[in-house]
Amino acid sequence: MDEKAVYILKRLYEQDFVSGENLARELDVSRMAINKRIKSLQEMGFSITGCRKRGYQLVDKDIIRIWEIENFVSKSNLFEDFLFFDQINSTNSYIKENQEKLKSATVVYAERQTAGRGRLGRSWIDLEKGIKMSIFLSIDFIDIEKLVPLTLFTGLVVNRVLRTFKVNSFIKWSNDILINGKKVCGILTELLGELDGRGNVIIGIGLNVNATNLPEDILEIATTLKKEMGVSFDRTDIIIGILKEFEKEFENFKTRGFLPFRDEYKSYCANLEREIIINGEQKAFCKDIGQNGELICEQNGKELKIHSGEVTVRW
Ligand code: BT5
Repeated sequence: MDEKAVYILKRLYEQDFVSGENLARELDVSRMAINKRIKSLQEMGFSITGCRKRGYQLVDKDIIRIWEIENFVSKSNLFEDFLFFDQINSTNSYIKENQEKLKSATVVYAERQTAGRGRLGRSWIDLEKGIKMSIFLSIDFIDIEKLVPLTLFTGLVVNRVLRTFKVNSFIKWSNDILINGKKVCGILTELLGELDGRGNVIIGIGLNVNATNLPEDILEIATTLKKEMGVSFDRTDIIIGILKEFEKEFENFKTRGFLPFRDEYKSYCANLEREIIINGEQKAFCKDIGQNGELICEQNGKELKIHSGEVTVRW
């Protein structure tokens, strides 16, 4: 979204009614140009109404405050760019397709995804008023071995932030955040290979926030923050919270790996001390999380380490 559109949104967010004349004057454009921009914001899904006497009004204020995220990113020591889309196939796919053009630490956000992806070809169902974003990082240390720890690290960051909002969330190894045993967030980490000698990685985060209706196919297994807590959440504050926490801890993760985060991860890990099912068939008892984030289990009296794959917890 360009600067002028973001400016209009900000004005409408901050003031109840804003006249077209004022917007035209403030942006030094014609009244017609404002009309056009309002129309395109409406087409993007922003609920803006016009009243001849009083001006424009943003009726639904549960929007992403793009200007605040841009401001945060402009001061960040890690993130270099923030791209907002009203609709896109998938934020992870967008990064894959455009990686050569992107700055080395870019956050891509989409209000709606038409082809959101989970792991192993599964899909991520698009819920309204959620958070769907991906962090693109071009870094020198990454290899396939580090992807699970990076997923775990991101899960820990999201869990930490949710807890600052008083949400009683837990982490299910390796990539889910649960509330009352139901999935509220999934993380999809992908390695893009090397470009100019550096490893490119995408960390996609899908978090269900303010939706109240879930489609039938995930009704039993999924939830949203609003459903669990009974109140709406400020999505912008959550996004900035996640990016801030990620930035704060990332240097430590880069230099020391998963180890400094292991105790905290363990204390919120839903799998520990429970029976789990691996890849839909093998049962095992989950005992510990290893130094590199691997799941340490016991099966028929023998120790079993799981580095990747599917794990189901029994509640
Ligand atoms: C995940 O995969 O949980 C990773 C999801 C990552 C989504 C983000 S959104 C931004 C970025 N762009 C993308 O295209 N993806 C990332 P997995 O562990 O494979 O779980 C997928 C399973 O979760 C599905 O098969 C469903 O059972 C369930 N599921 C699908 N949509 C869901 C939702 N909105 N909430 C909770 N569970 C869901």
